[in-house]
Amino acid sequence: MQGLDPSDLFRVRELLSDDERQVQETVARFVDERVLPIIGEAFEHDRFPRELIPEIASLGLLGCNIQGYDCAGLNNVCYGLVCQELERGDSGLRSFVSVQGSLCMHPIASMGSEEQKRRWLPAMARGEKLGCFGLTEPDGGSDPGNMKTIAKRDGGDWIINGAKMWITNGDLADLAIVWTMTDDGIRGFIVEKGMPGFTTREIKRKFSLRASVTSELFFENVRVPDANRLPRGEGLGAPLSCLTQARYGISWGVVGSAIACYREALAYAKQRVLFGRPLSHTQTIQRRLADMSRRITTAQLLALQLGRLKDAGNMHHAQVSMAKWNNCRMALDVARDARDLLGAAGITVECCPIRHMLNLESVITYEGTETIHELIVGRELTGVAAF
Ligand code: TGC
Ligand code: FAD
Repeated sequence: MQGLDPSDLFRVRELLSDDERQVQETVARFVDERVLPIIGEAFEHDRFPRELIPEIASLGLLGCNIQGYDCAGLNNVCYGLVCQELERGDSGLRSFVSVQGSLCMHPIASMGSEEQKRRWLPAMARGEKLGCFGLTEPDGGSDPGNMKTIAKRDGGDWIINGAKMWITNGDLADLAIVWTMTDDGIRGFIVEKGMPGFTTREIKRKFSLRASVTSELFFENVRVPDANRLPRGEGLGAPLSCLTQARYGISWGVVGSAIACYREALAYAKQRVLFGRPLSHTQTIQRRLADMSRRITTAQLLALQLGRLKDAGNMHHAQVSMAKWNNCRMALDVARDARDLLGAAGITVECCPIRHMLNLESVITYEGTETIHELIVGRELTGVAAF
């Protein structure tokens, strides 16, 4: 009988269609050839590798699961595989694609006017226009319903005042999807770069997601025409529905980070000789590698089932919460264990686990912290909100 592939013990790839495998292989090649050679340097120097955007766009990865408007129209399993392969490179790159596609193009596609869709979606799919998503505020991201940023009606316009914090792509973006409180509840607006009173400031000195731009957004009497309001984006459910899309992608993406760490740990354990034998010949090292493989395999299967449910139109947001929680925790634990297994070498940028581990500290926090996702699942089980 044929041996098993240590990177795919349960032959999850065989559960994919030919098209899905092809998408995965294409993105994997891009990551191997174009991302891995530069990503350590980018992370070290706190630099988002902007030069990769044209290629990411030409591969059709921006808004790839949106139908029409020059988007690739792939299924959701393909979108998950795209996230997995990109995050095998770096969480920063997957973040860029998540924000552009799930958090900016998705609300325009699902809540925008026809004019907004035609104006923004094709240009965003081509990577010519970049977006960011402003929900979190300085006073507390877990409870966005309590937002302080306000939009007041003024004739045919709106006047926005407030601030958003920790915004991925903020300083790169040509447009920001901004969630505000109005007299009629929460509403979303497309705020454009250059609108008077709208400014951004990059947040530096991060130890995590260094190959990603994170910013603050400030709104001081920003006048926005009503044509820039998302006509169907009403209530807290509107931004939360965008989070569901991005959290879905993260559930797949972090499997890629874990695979990268596990592969490096496995290779190292086979070649590192200590006490007269390779590390991989010792019981505890084998148990740790087996445990990484077990965790990755179960996370892969969870992500795939989530994708099949989403493609069938049957996915519930509490399922997404469980997958985001489980898979981020899995990836962070695998990255930390792989870092340890590499010994001192594991603390350098030459080895990927510490970079993934530091990135995953953000990934387990953003898009809902681990606790918030536990509580979302708890609410679903008990019927009681305990936030
Ligand atoms: P709650 O009463 O639960 O919900 C209000 C309304 O929304 C509906 N809803 C959802 N709809 C779609 N998708 C979801 N995931 C939804 N969750 C809830 C809900 O049915 C309700 O509808 P209706 O019609 O009854 O009004 O609201 P709550 O105030 O109790 O809050 C619940 C809680 C804590 C779960 C929510 O606030 C939450 O998820 N907090 C975490 C915030 C968060 O995740 N922020 C992320 C910011 S974006 C980001 O981090 C980007 S990083 C990207 C990157 O770089 O990759
Ligand atoms: P808080 O909400 O202040 O939480 C602090 C702690 O309290 C956490 O441990 C939390 O789990 C815990 N906690 C909260 N409520 C409860 C409760 N009821 N019971 C028990 N414990 C609780 N946001 C955007 O809008 N757009 C972006 O593009 C974006 N990008 C980001 C990029 C990075 C690199 C990072 C780090 C964050 C980003 N965020 C973004 C913000 C992110 O979504 C928030 O950081 C996150 O939602 C948590 O909010 P907070 O940081 O204010 O923590």
